[in-house]
Amino acid sequence: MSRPYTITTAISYPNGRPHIGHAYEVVATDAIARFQRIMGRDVFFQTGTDEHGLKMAQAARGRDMEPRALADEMSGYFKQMNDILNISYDRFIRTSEPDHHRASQAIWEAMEASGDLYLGRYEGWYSVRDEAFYDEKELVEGEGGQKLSPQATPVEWTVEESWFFRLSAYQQKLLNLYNSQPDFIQPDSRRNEIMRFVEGGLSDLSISRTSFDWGVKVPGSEGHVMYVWVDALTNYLTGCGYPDDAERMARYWSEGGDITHIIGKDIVRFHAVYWPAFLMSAKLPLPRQVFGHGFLLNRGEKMSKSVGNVADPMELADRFGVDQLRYFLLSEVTFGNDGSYSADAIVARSNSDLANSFGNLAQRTLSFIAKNLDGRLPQPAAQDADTELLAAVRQAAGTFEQAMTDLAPSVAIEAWMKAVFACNAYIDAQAPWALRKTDPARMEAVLATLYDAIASLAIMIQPVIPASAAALLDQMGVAGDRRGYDVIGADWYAGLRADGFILSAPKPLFPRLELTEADA
Ligand code: ME8
Repeated sequence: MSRPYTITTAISYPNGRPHIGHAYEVVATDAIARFQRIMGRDVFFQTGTDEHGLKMAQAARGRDMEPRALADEMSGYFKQMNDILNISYDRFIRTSEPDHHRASQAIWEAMEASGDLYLGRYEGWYSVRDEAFYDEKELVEGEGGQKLSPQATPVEWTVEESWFFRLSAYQQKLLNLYNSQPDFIQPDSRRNEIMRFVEGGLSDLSISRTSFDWGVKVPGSEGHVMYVWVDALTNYLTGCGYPDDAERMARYWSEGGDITHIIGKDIVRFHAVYWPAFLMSAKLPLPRQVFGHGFLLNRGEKMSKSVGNVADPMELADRFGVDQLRYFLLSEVTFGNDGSYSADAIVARSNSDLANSFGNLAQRTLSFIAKNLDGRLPQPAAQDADTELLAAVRQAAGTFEQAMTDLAPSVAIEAWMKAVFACNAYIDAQAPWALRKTDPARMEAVLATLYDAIASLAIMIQPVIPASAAALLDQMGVAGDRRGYDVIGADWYAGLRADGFILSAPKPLFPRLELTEADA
């Protein structure tokens, strides 16, 4: 069996509808998951919703609803967004599901068995919006001297009986982990932040609450529900079969396994400090990497409901197209950095790269073949210019593969785009339409080269724009089981010709998008 690869997004709070930041994370993760599947890996890809905690309970109260009803409604929108955006998740987990409660209680018991849990009294600052406890020294001052969390959210003084996790005992073990596995936290800027935080000393962590009951019950401790992050982080284990399915765990959550968490930069501390400490305590394997991507801003500004600049990803997909939106999100922003989106940026990017460059290349080549050769595939006869072009495409595929392996989709797309430009330069230089009368054999050789190059480009870009790439490969007669990266540069074209494949008049893949006055 091929080597397993586990990849997850954060699970979102379904206290409102999904926004473009949620779409960004899940699209990026989906592209990586699809890439690894194309590379032949046995992928498990999980996403979902994080339904417990005070934030959800308060949001429900604000709408005069039960938390479960709010979670049901909003989680439905997250799942719908995933389905619309063509997200190839293997499991959409909801933390209110019974197997997840079981997994959370099992990890709790394992941490308790290690002697890392004790009952005490929590007195300190809590931010409901971040669902996070903060030390006094971390707080910042807001307007009018109001105390705010480092994320600038309100904090409240909280006093209650609570279970604690002995996080302080894990300081050195965590530092050892970061030192022995330098890419455990990526990108490096996030790693440095976390190293400084842990070097500054760790307080024990309050991990249960008694002031509300919307959560996973603490085993054997009446009146306590788990701190939402304990159960939220455990979602990754639930999907991998913990605690009952040892075979599935061995496959997707094993020592030295390829396990990647893709999350936003605001929650790196939970994933890179608390989570490995919980896992060490419960004597479970650690993930291989935590990648903290940047934030997506609306024309450079933070999205917020009060400003009214929160974009609905489903509306954007409906208006501009699913693949156009996916392509924009992955090409526009260097993964790890913050980025900006706006309707005009989506339109500009899609028109320049997809419609004018790649779409036009495919459209003019394929329609020329359909029309002038009645769809018969042209006869190759490689000259230097032809082999050079195909070598450039192969080289781009190599760069693409490496960049996707390294979680750098924008770098991968850049390499792809460069190869698209090379094809367009080739078509202009060779001018096959002019050869039609003067040198039909050479015209065929040029078209054959382009056919190979275009199919290779479509194979390459599948993880980013899966539906459009598949539609193009279908049109071109490339079989579903011949779309792996090993096909690029292999001699599949001769086989397709020998089979007598006839190309029909191609349908354009990427319409030119237009802005409206409302976008200005
Ligand atoms: O943090 N741009 O949930 P969440 C890019 N339930 N990414 C963004 C973003 C933006 N503008 N806004 C949010 C939670 N995100 C927890 C996670 S995981 C065990 C529990 C990202 O709904 C954010 O960084 O607030 C996070 O990775 C994800 O969206 C869900 O955010």
